[in-house]
Amino acid sequence: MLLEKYKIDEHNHRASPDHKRDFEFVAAKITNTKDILQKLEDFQIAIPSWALGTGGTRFGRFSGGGEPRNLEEKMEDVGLLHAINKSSGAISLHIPWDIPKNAQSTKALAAQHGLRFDAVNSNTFQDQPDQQYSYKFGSLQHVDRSVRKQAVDHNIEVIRHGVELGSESLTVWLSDGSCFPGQLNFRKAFQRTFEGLQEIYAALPDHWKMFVEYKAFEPNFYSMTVGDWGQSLLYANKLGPKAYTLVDLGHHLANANIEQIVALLLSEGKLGGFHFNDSKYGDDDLTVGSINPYQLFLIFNELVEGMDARTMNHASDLGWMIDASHNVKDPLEDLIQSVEAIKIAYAQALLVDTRALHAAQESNDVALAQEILQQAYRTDVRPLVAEARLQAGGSLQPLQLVRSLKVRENLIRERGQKTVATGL
Ligand code: PSV
Ligand code: MN
Repeated sequence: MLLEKYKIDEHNHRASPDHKRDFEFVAAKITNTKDILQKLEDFQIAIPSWALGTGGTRFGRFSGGGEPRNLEEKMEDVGLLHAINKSSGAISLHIPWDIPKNAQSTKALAAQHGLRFDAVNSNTFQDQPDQQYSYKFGSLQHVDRSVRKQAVDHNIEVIRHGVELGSESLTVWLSDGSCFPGQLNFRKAFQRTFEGLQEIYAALPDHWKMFVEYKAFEPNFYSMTVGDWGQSLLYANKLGPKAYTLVDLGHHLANANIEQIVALLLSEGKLGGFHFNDSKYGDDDLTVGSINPYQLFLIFNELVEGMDARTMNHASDLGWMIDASHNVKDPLEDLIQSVEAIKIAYAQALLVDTRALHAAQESNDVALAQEILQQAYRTDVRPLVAEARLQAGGSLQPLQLVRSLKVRENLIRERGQKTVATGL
């Protein structure tokens, strides 16, 4: 479904008086509004190609209808999202779920929608129908050299697809590990995995980055061969300057201090990118900011402080992506909410009085330090985020717009009720 710009303008026109009043109220208290709006406008969050369909659990999947049936329709959906929020100008492909049949035409279609290709993702956690060896007992860690070689070759093929599309990074997430004590020799598993990663690393183009994503558990429940940021950092450090750690918010044990992990990875120059989602218990893949928005703010506070300390570009020096699943919500609406939550946390972090916070920290003024953080967190920055969207040509009220235009109904009419997007 293509969205004519005048429909966004009409909707904005109706919402404008209320927005103007709210924006002026918050802007009156901020000195660097222009700078903040520019940063918000520049900050783009990639959408993974597997997030446009309905998600499921191992107990079932309840399709909402009108799901994209192929890569072109997935790009159309991300394009629609980007036209509305002007913040989703990139798509991240999972291979082999979304192999472009013709790279040139896929690139041309992306350009039409104003999209670029973010990291490409390999998949050695599932067996594909035409695959020679099984990943049942792991991929890069596998005891059998042929399985390891198949996994390495797959990753190199993913890089090749990425090169054709203009991607500049590869995300490797391995489900390797073990379900029972004694199943695996940890040392050998680590060494084999490292050797496989080395071969993949050697195939990276010069300007590419490799993200090593870690996960505490699932699908393996006793050990994961890249189970935490320590293991990921170990691999990344041993591999070399193009390798980085990728933080997926849902991949930690309960109550982990993710903001501290982020701060340390950043100061080591080894934080590569982010997968955003939210969770209550494990890797729940819920809408960003739906469960713990304060944690998200604290993470962004460390990101902004740490990136500024290294004079990094907030928008382009790290990879930003949503990695969530939509079991009971319309995927497009859910993504709109996730992007909005990310922008809100980012805007709040930009409001932190860093100088005052540093001074409070250096003088052990604990109460003041908390006050400074919460002053920013409790500011209603939604009008700033909306204004940045408006200035970029997007919608003041993305969710309301999608509903008033009956986007899902239109997609069901175009694509049908019973369509299934590739993914998990
Ligand atoms: C694994 O749980 C993960 O977070 C990895 O990023 C995968 O590539 C993605 O989910 C999709 O399954
Ligand atoms: Mn992830």
